[in-house]
Amino acid sequence: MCTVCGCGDAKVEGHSHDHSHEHGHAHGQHHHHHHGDDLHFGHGPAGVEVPGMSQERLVEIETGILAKNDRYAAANRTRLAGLGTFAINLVSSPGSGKTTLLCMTIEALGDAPLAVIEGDQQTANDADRIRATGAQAIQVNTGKGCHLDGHMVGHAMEHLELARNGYLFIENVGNLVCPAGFDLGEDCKVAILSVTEGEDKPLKYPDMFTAARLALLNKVDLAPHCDLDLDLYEENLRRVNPAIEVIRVSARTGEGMENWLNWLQGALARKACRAAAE
Ligand SMILES: Nc1nc2c(ncn2[C@@H]2O[C@H](COP(=O)(O)OP(=O)(O)OP(=O)(O)O)[C@@H](O)[C@H]2O)c(=O)[nH]1
Ligand SMILES: [Mg+2]
Repeated sequence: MCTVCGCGDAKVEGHSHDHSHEHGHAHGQHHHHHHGDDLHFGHGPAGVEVPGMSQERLVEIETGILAKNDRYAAANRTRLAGLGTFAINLVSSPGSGKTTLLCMTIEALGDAPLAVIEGDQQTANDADRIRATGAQAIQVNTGKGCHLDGHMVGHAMEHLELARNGYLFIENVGNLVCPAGFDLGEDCKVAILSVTEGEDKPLKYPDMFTAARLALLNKVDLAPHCDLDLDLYEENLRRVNPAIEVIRVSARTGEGMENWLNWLQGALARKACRAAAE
């Protein structure tokens, strides 16, 4: 049920709840409700509809895929814990500035040990950009795939030298939807949004921002040129995830980089502390 947009109880808002003209589903297992005449296909137990497939079958398929992924992710997490490496899964829509920010972060981290896994459907452009900084990187091309998964990341890790108290940055495929559902074994997801995308993105794609521990609000240098309210952006982020941390940055001017680096170093230190205590 969507609690975010406030339409959870259609009756309270006085909307009619007449299913008779809703898209002609014959099975009676669908639970659309309306914003006026608008349609919503995500209210069944699967959260999605596929013509010709029951909600039960869809749930079964998704559960199977995710269970398999979770086993790979758990193995990655165990390996990363053994190595003492802190892994960050960078998620965002295409072009929000993940690679640019990552290059700047790598320069700023100096000689801290780190490695990068780059996920894109095609090209090795992003891994090349990372390697140009001197850091080790491996490109994973997903082809038709729209997100990295635990299995791909496990393979990619074998090609990298991961160090104790080092970082593993995983740049996911630019996509605000699918990467939210797939655990890679990371310590946390960091979502990157840029000011040009608009303040409503957290509300439209809530899963990603629910899954992220930190949101980097990037391209703040462009804010004066965009008709946009940065405070409202943050408010919308907290509406879908009250615990989310937010840092405003610019990978162009370097604004906010110090806060982001402090966050990274703090998170790494806390992980090292926990590992030492175990
Ligand atoms: N003005 C401005 N431009 C930026 C900033 N960060 C990134 N860009 C620009 O935004 C464009 C996309 O940046 P990328 O770093 O390639 O974005 P990405 O998220 O890695 O893109 P994909 O990997 O293709 O999803 C480039 O032209 C960058 O120069 C920023 O903070 N300010
Ligand atoms: Mg990129």
